[in-house]
Amino acid sequence: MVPGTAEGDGVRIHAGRLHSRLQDLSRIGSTPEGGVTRLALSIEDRQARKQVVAWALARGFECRRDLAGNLFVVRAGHDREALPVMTGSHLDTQRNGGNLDGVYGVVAGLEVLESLEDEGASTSSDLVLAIWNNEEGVRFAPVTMGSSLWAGKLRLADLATQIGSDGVSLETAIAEDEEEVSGLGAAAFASPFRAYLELHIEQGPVLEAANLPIGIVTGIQGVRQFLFKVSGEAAHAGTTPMVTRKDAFLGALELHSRLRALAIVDDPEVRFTVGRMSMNPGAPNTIPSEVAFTVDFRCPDATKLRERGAAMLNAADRLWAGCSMTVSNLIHSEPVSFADFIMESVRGAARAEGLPFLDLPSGATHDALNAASIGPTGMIFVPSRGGVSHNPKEWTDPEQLAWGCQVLANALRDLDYERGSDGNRSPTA
Ligand code: HGY
Ligand code: MN
Ligand code: MN
Repeated sequence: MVPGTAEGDGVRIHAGRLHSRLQDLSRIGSTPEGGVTRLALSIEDRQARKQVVAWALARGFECRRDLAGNLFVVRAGHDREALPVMTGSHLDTQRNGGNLDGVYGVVAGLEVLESLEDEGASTSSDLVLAIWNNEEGVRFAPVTMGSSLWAGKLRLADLATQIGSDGVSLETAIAEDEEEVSGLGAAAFASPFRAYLELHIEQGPVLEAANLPIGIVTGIQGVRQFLFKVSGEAAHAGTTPMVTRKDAFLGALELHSRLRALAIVDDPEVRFTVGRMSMNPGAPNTIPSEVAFTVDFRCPDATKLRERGAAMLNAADRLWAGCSMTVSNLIHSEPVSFADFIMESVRGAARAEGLPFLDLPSGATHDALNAASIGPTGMIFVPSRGGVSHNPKEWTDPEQLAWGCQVLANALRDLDYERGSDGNRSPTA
């Protein structure tokens, strides 16, 4: 059977509609390098959100928003009391990021809802597509902010006054979005669900190297993000002797090499990244008084994540090149494993299309990490060319994108069935 063309009883997705919508959205915030910049709740992100809501409303789906700016598209099942089956991802992107990270899962999720509608197929549960706010954590910190707030891992009261990278507060940005993407119903945080299944590009090299089109994601490694601030003393670059300086940049360099050593030790599987740095007052002829930098620390081992993160936080207890240091813990998400019955459902969905697959963990973090703290969760990956992501070169073959969407459709319908405690299906009434 040619993958992706099975004429089974399952609902068939429309690859043409999937691709044309991905192209429509890639034009919102497009960059000269062929990437896209749609920072959370920016004009571009709001435009993309508005477009997806318009597509959803045009099909008669209900659209809701929660206080964190997460959007929910609902296709009603015949048993409105049953726990919903959810899918979802994000529309916000990195600066000059790729055209598929997040948006693929949103457009594919909508494609599944529309294909069900096209065929008049009924489901027992409501089918809900979540569009998580600020997954990337670029304009506002931290990463996966919207789904962390929804899952109760973070509190909106603690973040609302945060000033974003463009000087606008989070609460202002959310209010602007409520004005522009208006008329939506309200949605509660942490509403329980039967299953949450997210489709995403792998953003790594594994599936391409194995020459396999579908990844059954087994879980997501843990992630911690910190903001370190080193404070020295501004002084004249020409008159101040080297030995009397309190040079915040020098302090930051010493601190950075110490933090790397604490985090990595000898682990090839640990990830340690400084992605953002600021320096004040930022004049070539003034010794910097303050240097701030982020640390993104990831590890599949919860104990190492906890212990090494704590050691990094303790680095605040000494001076660094004569400078003091403060640190804030932006997020601490422990590693998660996905639900066996959802992984099995995805395997069955891929087999129904004649598509081979591979089990693999996720190196990147996703909103599914937060959904997993509320209920049974899973993810599907499709290959990333060269394993490249967070880069305009991000690419997945259109045929593979369509196959991933069809597997999502098959699996979501399968997950719509009631299941016993053993995870096996019982026919829906
Ligand atoms: O940071 C991540 O792993 C995700 O791509 N935002
Ligand atoms: Mn993503
Ligand atoms: Mn990303």
